[in-house]
Amino acid sequence: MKATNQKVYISTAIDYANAEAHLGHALEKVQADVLARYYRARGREVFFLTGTDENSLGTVRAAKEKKVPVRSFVKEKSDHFYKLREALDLSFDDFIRTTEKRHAQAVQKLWKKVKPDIYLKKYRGLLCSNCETYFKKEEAPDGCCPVHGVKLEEVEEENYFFKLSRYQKQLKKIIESDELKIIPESRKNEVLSFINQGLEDICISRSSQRMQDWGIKTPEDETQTVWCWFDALINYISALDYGKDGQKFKDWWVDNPRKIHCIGKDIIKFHAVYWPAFLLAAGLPLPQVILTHGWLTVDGQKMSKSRGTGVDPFKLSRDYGSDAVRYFLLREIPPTKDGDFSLTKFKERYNADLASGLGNLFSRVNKLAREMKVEPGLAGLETEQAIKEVQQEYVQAMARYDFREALMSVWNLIAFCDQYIEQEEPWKGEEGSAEVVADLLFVLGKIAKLLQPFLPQASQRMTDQLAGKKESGNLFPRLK
Ligand code: ME8
Repeated sequence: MKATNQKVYISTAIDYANAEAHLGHALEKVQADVLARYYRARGREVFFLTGTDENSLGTVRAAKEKKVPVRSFVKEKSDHFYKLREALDLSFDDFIRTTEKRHAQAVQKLWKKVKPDIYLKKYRGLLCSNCETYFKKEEAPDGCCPVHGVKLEEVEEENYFFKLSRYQKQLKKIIESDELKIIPESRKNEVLSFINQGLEDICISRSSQRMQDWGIKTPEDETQTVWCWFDALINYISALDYGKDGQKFKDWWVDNPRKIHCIGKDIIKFHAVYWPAFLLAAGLPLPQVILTHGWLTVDGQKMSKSRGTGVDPFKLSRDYGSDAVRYFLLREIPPTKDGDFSLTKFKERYNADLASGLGNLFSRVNKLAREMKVEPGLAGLETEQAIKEVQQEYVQAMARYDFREALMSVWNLIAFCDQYIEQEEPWKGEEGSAEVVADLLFVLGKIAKLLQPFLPQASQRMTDQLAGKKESGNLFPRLK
């Protein structure tokens, strides 16, 4: 195998730098982080990217509302999103801001590359100031954005258009054949049905005046600003120094087939239709996988700051620890469907699985080992079989990007250990008891390894204690 095949490039959507992060944003970052850690643990070379989207008109308006200069406003918001790194224990390798020079360079370069597919046209349409997307009357019968619910503005401008219609057939083929794999299947079907309705050319610039001079100007026409989605999608390659044809771009994008975009279901059209079309037009390779998660909801409604349903990931992590937050998002929320958050559910999941399940087993076995002065030994036949089965389930689940099933397989191993203890009753100190405890210590080492991508802190504490380096204390104290 060529060395380049060993690489995995993982990205998340870049968050709008116009409000505070909520737990919905955290879900995607945590999913991507698990993938990054999982592949690293398997010896792959990983590049994990996240960042902030700072060039939209929504950002300008939010800054004006706060009476703060736009540049300092986006800096403050971007710093805020960056801090998710610590709160959620994220291991990203780079953080791109779309106000950086390397990004503007890349955007202008790609624009020039796709120029044969760009033309100028007068246009009148209904525009959402939140997602900066035009909608047809039939798509918004109540005059509001179907995604954001905000009132659409009727706008007439002369703008640049991209010949998306040219790529309809090619996109259909690429998606149908899974050359660009959209996960889950239901989202793939949704994208195909969107394509089958017929792709129209899309507007990819806005008047610089209406943009209040914020954003990236089109290369040859200062009166026009690059549409924020054309701009934002390019972050995936601007961070790889596409703008100056950097080696990183060659290594991670051109020569590396394994490229995974982690995004939410509301932005699938941009990633599965527009982005590949821009890349095709530029003659550049496509991503391999678009992993689409659902929404984190509160009482069935999409969690969102503007709806007042935002849950603060920073506070949750301060109160319960980053592992507990990660665990809830990965175990309770189906990876590609909507899932509901409530503090009650959060605590129930924590107490049942982390405090009673994992934490209890770990302290119980360690206590026995201390009392009986047992060191980890080799696994007995039965435990070895149980470990093998779980490892297989786990790897298969991860190949399907099913984080929940992967965790469930680890908890099967925890249940196996609990049963094993009940059955063997090693505390009685009968013959063979020390071997049973040694076996259990061995399995705990395996559990720590399997959990590393999911619960990095607990995994480290377990590993340290098992190696006799540091007492881990109670891994997950019970919550009231
Ligand atoms: O869409 N549950 O930014 P964004 C789960 N800047 N995920 C959620 C969510 C929720 N309640 N709310 C938001 C943008 N997200 C663009 C992306 S990428 C080139 C540009 C997810 O801040 C959402 O689905 O509105 C998206 O993937 C990410 O958070 C950023 O959303």
